[in-house]
Amino acid sequence: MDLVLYGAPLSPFVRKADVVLREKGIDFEIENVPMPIPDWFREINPAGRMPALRDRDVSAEGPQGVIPDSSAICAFAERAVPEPALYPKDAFSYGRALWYEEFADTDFAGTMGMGLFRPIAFPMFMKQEPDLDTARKTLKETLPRFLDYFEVELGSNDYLVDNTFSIADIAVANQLINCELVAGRKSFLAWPGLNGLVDRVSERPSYRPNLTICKKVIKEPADLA
Ligand SMILES: N[C@@H](CCC(=O)N[C@@H](CS)C(=O)NCC(=O)O)C(=O)O
Repeated sequence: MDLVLYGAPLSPFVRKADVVLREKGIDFEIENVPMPIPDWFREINPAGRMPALRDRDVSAEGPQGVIPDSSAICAFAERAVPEPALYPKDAFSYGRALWYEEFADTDFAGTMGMGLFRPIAFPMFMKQEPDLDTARKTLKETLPRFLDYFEVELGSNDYLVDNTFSIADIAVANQLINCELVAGRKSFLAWPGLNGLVDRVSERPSYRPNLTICKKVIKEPADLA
């Protein structure tokens, strides 16, 4: 395999693929994808969303040799290098892990991304004022139902499925990490289980390269008080 991961580090989906590849000990290069999504990226990924992974041994150009979508990339990595396993072996637990991943990547990510991350981070990149009203409204009105759900699911465990680190924890924590980057840890301090989950997950060596870059790009969270 001669792999290149296309994407930008602040994307929770790019982080998901990045972390899973590192957990597996798979070597890869990173090629940055700017926003707005450029034409060259749309040509290799018709969904037009990062990340995508190319295996140059399959094809060095064009859409052949490319796996778009973080979930597809992570499933590929699990099949390519089964250990350490990031998906439960038990069938029901496997289904639960996929559900958490899916829910985190769709509904939770939509609320977090559109309602909190983008209103703060995107204006910041353009040296404009962040949309703090939208961010505050999200924190108060739309985000808590997701945080409540994952907090209850986690209970007193360290990890979401079978109390074992899995793709579910990566997907959920990655959304919370973006929340922390733009709004600070105090934005979800009222959910102690999720705080612990983010601590445990983000302390893993596989997270270090991505988080180091993210913290350089977003030096401090917005003051939403
Ligand atoms: N289901 C996709 C979602 C990927 C996604 O939404 N990526 C965002 C960045 S966080 C993106 O590329 N958006 C492009 C755009 O908004 O134009 C995955 O898991 O890879």
